[in-house]
Amino acid sequence: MTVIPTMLAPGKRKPATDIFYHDVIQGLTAPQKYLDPKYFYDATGDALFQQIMQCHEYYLTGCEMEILRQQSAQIAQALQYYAGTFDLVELGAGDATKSVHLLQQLVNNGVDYTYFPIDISANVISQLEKSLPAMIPGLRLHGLNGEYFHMLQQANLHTSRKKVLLFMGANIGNYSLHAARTFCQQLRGYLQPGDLLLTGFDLKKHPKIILNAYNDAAGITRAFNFNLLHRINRELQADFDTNKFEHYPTYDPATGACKSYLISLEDQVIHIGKEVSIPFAENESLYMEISQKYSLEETDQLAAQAGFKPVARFFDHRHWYTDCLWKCV
Ligand code: AVJ
Repeated sequence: MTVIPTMLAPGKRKPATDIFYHDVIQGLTAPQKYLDPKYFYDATGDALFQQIMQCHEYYLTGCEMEILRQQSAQIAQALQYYAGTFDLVELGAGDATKSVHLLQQLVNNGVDYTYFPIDISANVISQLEKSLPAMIPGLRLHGLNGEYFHMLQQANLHTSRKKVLLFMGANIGNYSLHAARTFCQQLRGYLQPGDLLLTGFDLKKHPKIILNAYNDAAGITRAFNFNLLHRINRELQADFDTNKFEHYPTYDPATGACKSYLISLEDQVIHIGKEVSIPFAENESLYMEISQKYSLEETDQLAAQAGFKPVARFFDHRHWYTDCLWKCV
């Protein structure tokens, strides 16, 4: 039996690397091996995800872009109607290419608000602090770099106003239905009655359209998945050989679960540092990511289960995607 050290001696690694190491070992020693998709996003992963968003198979970005471009006036109107005076907090702001339309609209409407973008990437936040005020004169911005819940607490310290929380990009899809409920309940815990949440959901549609979005012909999504193995090799001194794995995306129309796996092509042993050996059997799967798809009823159920009331929905012209506005009850 292999003894797995949970952490190396103090001082040997940075805390972030310790947590990464711990999470990777935990996932790779579970009966169903898995990795946490939040680790996709190192510098290379960020760049690959940018490329995914450009792929014509990956329709999600275009859908939400259409909604924000064409309906920011209606969205702003709804926010002002339901919240009155508020500050705007965005979870996982990224480069904010979608939210700029809404930010601009609110400035145009003369709404007096501060925008608090939250992102796990320090790079993203410093970029936004440089670029956004130049793009949108008059915008008040306060970037928060860190984990969602920790930074929401920070935002609460900075404003006593009502809050409008943006959680776009179908990021909620990275949680299973059950985990999404827990996550929304936790979010609700950081909000007050009357606060608003605008969340993006990718909707159920023809299964082939969905599967293709995670199986692009150019192989960018495959590279995005393999990049996490490269990252583990580099940061945790492991020896994954991506030639010995195959990217296997799946979509189950009955549950709306779109799951990606990497399949081991042979019996092999992966080493992580000097201490850890992880055996893979031929055909064994490594579960990488869920991108959950929703029906409208399921989005309403999720709202109700977490203490929100759905008040408005915005769609792209094909109704492939929706941004839902929920009010805290
Ligand atoms: C960023 C979680 C919304 O699940 O569609 C895209 C991530 N993974 N292609 C998604 C992703 C593979 C994406 N989210």
